[in-house]
Amino acid sequence: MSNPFSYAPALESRGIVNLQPSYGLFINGEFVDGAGSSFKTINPATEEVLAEVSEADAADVDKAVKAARRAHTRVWGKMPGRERAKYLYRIARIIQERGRELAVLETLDNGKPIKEARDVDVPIVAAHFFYYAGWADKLEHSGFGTRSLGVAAQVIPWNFPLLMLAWKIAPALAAGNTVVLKPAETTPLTALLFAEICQQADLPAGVVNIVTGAGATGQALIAHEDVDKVAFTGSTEVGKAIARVVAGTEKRVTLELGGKAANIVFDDAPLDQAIEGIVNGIFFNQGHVCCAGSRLLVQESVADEVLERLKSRMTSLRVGDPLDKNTDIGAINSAEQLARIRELAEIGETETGGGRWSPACELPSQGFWFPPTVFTGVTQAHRIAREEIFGPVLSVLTFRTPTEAVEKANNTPYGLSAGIWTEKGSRILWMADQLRAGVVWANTFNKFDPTSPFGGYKESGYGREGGRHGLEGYLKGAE
Ligand code: TAP
Repeated sequence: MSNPFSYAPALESRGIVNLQPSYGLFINGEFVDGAGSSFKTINPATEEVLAEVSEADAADVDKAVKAARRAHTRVWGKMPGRERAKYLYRIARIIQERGRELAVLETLDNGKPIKEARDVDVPIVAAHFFYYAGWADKLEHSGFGTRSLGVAAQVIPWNFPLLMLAWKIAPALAAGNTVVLKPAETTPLTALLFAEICQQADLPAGVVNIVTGAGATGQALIAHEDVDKVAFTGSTEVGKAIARVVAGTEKRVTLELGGKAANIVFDDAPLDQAIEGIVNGIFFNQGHVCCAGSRLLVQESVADEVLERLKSRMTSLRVGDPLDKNTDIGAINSAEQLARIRELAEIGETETGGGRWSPACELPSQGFWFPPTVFTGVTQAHRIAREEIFGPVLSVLTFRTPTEAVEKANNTPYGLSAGIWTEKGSRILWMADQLRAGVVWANTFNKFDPTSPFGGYKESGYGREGGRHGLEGYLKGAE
């Protein structure tokens, strides 16, 4: 990366992305200036400013909710499912057609490696719209009924900006709801490009509204009295605050919150695959993944071998320029998140008495970076084993028996996901039953599919997104 600051202009000149100096809010089918102030969104790999974005205040949020209400009452809520499906299919196809542009913009704004944005995020986003398009005219066979709730307020985080948008918007629209969505402050650009795609698809005005801004914008949105449904993905702390705000109202709520997943490796596991699964589990998307396999539980008899192989594999991970197709680990999304990861890693170093290890790698001088890191000598009481780090940091613990593995895996306030690596099918079934995790992967990790429900137990939230279950949260009488 000779000149890290030359990204955006170079990409623009090649016609890959069309960055505007400033962006307004998307309300009632149009881009409009917000009444409030604006904020800058930056490229975390270079710290270069990508664009100035409007910050929606309560009055803007009110306009967006009113537009969504009108669109629901007059058009979308009355439209036959087969007609809604046509729009969703059209959106899905445009996402595919503009996939390269979406992937590059996501990488610029988020810092994730382009190979992930291109091969994982964008294809799954398109798949979600295709999948829910298929449901729109078949709701009567879902067993949930066909009556939409009305206006959905949707607030999403920065780790998968476009994918979280798809998880929220596709089922809501398929079920006949209209939406007002707030993307995270550090990653608003692909949501605004999605708004442009809605225009291109001739989606009726007001069906999708995007209000950009910080936490206060999200707060105004979820507290708005004319919202029927709140769908939130983000931290457990903010999720709890949201649950308090909507308590005692008629709003329906789904919360997708944090995680501290156990990735459990037994001594009969196919180790080559398991090592890849461990690496993917914690280093995919820089570990900015709610279901990341951030606790490796490895059976004592193979612990030394697994650790040795893991370290060897980690030395070949390429950290750096997210737009380089060979990059495995991109930039940390923000200075704030980097500070949080650094703080917990320092705590871990003290807790484990120096059990921290990273491969030698040169990090770029500009931007926000953290090397892939593994901690040994971790106990269950350590903060690095209990708290979500949301970065490329793995805590390694050991176990002797399957029962001990289950106890340790479940010893967390979270319950979003888990992974099991073993040759024994019976053990997989037994473990899946014992683990208090919404998703359990067997001999794989971080696999996502629009047909599969996703969601948590305990402090990981409630409600499911994806699959047939993902529609429940958007239909009357379905919960
Ligand atoms: P949060 O700080 O909770 O932010 C999530 C979203 O909520 C952002 O759009 C944020 O705006 C907004 N927000 C902040 N305060 C708010 C309030 N009081 N009322 C309404 N909205 C508010 O989380 P994050 O740091 O962006 O994301 C990381 C967390 O998300 C992790 O804990 C991770 O596990 C979780 N996560 C969970 C899942 C699932 S599916 N379970 C998926 C991805 C991420 P600003 O960004 O502008 O502050």
